[in-house]
Amino acid sequence: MSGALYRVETARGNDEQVASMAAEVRRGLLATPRWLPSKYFYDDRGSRLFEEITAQPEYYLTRTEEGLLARIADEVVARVRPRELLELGSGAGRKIRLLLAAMARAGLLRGCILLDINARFLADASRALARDFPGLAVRGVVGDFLGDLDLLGPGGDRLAAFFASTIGNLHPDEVPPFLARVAGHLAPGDAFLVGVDLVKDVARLEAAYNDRAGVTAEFNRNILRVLNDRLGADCDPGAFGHVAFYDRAHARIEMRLRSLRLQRVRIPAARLDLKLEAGEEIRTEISCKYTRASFAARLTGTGLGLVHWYTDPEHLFALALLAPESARDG
Ligand code: SAH
Ligand code: AVI
Repeated sequence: MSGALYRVETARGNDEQVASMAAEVRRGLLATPRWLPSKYFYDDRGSRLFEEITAQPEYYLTRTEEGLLARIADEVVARVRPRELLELGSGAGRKIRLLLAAMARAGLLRGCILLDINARFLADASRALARDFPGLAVRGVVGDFLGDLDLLGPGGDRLAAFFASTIGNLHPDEVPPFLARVAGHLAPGDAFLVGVDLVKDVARLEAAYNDRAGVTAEFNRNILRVLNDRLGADCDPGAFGHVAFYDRAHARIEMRLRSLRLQRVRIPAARLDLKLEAGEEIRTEISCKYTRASFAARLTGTGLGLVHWYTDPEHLFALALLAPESARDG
């Protein structure tokens, strides 16, 4: 038997990553209100905590999406007939296996590209997929799905996937340009499968981001540890409380860190020396919830059209199958 086929490449060197992180953190923390980019949750500890969140009883998103994907994978593969699967923000790379297995059943499976900001999770997921799908050529790209898509190369026989409702972590204004950039890496006949968390009962939404075991709170505070590790900051995670609530007007969960006392935070690499008042908050994430109509409205002008909207029986979560406009059916 031949050895497992996988390789991992990195979009940017460490110095460049630290410099751009320092600039983003400086801009966010000097803004009113203060905020931090949510991609900085995901060092190894943060990615492990996210995996733990997905197993919490309140966090319906992952199991609902997985169940839905298991049900529709063969149909999606039959519609698109892809030979290459591309996952943006692949994390542990579990859900993608459902599509890879469907492609293998259809005799189509050739290659797979994973892109994620976390190098270790990316390498582990790439190795595991290459091991478990013999003959599959796996390419891992450590990068940012907002800035590094050009590394992916042109489309053709490609099904791209963006699970978990990670699209909800983008501001709605960022969604159309992001989708247009993805469309630039798809050829006619290719498709993009996007996981979308749906607007629903507020209590259910808020419970998902305030699990009783406190895992989401720990995930939220982890961004402070990442500032300490990467930018030499002196944040005390214990001095911040977890806040997560649903903002109906914007149809989004907002996560914040609330300063529990008057404190000073120094972040040398970002040239910051901040005084935080007791009760002052830093926004760490938005998680936008959509309806079919509000999501479809984000597609205008992107070059992608909605081919099919799949949802679970409770209408908790949707998988939107998008395709380059010229290749849309009917
Ligand atoms: N696809 C997996 C993981 C979702 S969690 C699942 O469905 O369970 C979100 C993933 O996106 C994490 O692995 C995180 O590291 C990655 N991520 C977040 N922001 C990113 C960015 N800007 N660029 C690349 N990856 C990012
Ligand atoms: C990755 N993303 C879709 C998750 C979400 O639900 O917005 C991240 C997360 N934040 C808190 N819990 C999970």
